[in-house]
Amino acid sequence: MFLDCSRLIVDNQPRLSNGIAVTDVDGDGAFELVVTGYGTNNLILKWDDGRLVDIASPLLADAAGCTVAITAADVDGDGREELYVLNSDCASGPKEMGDRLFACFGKHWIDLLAQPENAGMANRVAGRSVVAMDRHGHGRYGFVVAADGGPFRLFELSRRGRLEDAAEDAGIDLIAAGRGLVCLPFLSDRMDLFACNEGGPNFLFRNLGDGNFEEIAEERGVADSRFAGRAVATLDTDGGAFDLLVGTWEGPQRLFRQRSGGGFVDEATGEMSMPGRVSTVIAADFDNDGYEELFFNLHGEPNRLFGWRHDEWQPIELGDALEPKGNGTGAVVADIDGDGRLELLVAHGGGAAQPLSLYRTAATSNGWVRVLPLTPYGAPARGAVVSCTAGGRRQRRAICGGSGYLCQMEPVAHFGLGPLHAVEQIEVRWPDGTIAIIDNPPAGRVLTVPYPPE
Ligand SMILES: [Ca+2]
Ligand SMILES: [Ca+2]
Ligand SMILES: [Ca+2]
Ligand SMILES: [Ca+2]
Repeated sequence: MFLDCSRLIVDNQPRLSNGIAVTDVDGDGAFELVVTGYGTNNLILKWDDGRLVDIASPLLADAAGCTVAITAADVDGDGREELYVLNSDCASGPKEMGDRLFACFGKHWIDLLAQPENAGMANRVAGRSVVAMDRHGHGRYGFVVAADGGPFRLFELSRRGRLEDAAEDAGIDLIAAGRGLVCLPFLSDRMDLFACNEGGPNFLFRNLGDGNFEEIAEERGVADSRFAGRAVATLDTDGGAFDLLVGTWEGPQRLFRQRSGGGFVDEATGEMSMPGRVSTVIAADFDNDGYEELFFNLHGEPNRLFGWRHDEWQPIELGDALEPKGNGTGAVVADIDGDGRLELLVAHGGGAAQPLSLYRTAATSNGWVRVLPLTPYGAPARGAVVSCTAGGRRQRRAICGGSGYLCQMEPVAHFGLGPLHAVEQIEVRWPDGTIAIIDNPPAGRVLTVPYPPE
């Protein structure tokens, strides 16, 4: 499936990296790839004249940081995404190094957590993933931090412009060895939260509609207490509700399909469920055939790929992305070069420095359409759900607020159309329930969908 094109990354040295986020850092409308550095600089890779070039300023590069995850979302409603930078200088419990929350004013970035009014908000507990959550559906996001050895946190901006931790108020301040997170409306009409736990049961937080949550993992069948949950992605396998792809560290891999009653049942095939050191999972339509592939990024073992072929999940040859000795830590998809096919960027780390790797897929004649919904403030509407009907068949995607493990994909719904080159309808549903419908949109391009006017 994949062809190595890592040569397109300028000065691609061996490094310790963890998560990757995809967001527009420099405000030019195109997305950059933000790569964490552990004991080394963070990178902001910009697609420029056919190459990926690092444009990180010293502040954002934060060369002294021990960065595990970076996540973007518009916290203050100015249409620009802020960056939450999770540092962890230890594996669990109290840590020395605080986190950063970078916000851009004009061309000038500052760390909101370093401002005097936010002095009490420093995060001093180790953690892994961060995910964007708009729990009220009003277009302003908070950041959920999956702590390890302390309660989960939810950083939001108060009306007075100060950061506050709303985790207790929301009812998500549970203690775990937190790992991968996803946040999207998949149980209710608002953004719900699933959290992998490496040291006990996973959490499934259902949004009660008022920004408060109830934890229902056990009753819905996704607690999976015996295994070390690490990575999670969502996909809609059957045109019903969203399902959960969960990767574990040395345990069985899970494809939890959500049934009509709301319970989940594991439908991973024998080969798919094979134990392994899974770092990241991604569901994406790499070959634009209209069906998402499932990519498992493993640490120190060959990666795995499954595709929906002839009405069943089958292993697919990875090609160059097999990486039998890759110490995979994080991976993201984005259409970096704007040709309508997704690229895959893989980060490595966890004790052994390795360069980043970048993959493309071979050209096909398959059709595609890409949808970028915006919040009322004009930022990417992470957590919105996009449906695409083509040839009478409906596909659905959620705009990523954070997924895999430590990572955040591009905030675009990418649909392959197979042999079709026309779309009957696109539907966008925002996290407040607002719906926009676009009939017969053009295929083969990116459709930006603003929040509907009142
Ligand atoms: Ca940009
Ligand atoms: Ca903002
Ligand atoms: Ca596919
Ligand atoms: Ca591409």
